[in-house]
Amino acid sequence: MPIERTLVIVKPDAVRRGLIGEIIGRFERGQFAVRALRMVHLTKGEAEGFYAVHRQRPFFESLVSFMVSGPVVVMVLEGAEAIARVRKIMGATDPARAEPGTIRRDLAESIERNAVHGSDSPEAAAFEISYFFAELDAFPG
Ligand code: 3AN
Repeated sequence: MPIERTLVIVKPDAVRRGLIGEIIGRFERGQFAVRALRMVHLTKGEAEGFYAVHRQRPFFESLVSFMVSGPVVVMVLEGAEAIARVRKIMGATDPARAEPGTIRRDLAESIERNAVHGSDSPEAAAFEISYFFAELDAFPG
């Protein structure tokens, strides 16, 4: 199984509700290593740039204002098949449709305020990791 890196964000709803530790703990128990981590309060421009692929979607403006509504915790997780496995631990975008035991089913409030983000492809992971942790490119190992 390939070792991959992926970008995870603990979103403002989860930070506000004191769920940073709970969410990171679930990933650590899932055999992921935290390779980089930082708390940031995104600017509107940073959130728009991060979600640029969703620019044409009807929920884009609302998503951006939610993502700048409070601090978030961004991190790089590393582990076997990290991209797919992180998304499995997160659960489906809509918490009501997410499997029991997933982060979103257990902890998220709505399809927008869904507690956590995880890269959805190797291309997205490369873009998202460099968006927040450009310095990691110099230390790939
Ligand atoms: P995921 O986060 O599961 O990869 P995406 O990439 O389709 O889901 O959507 C990115 C983010 O946009 C979601 N995490 C969620 O916050 C928001 N979002 C997605 N679909 C909707 C929707 N129908 N209404 C409101 N917000 C949405």
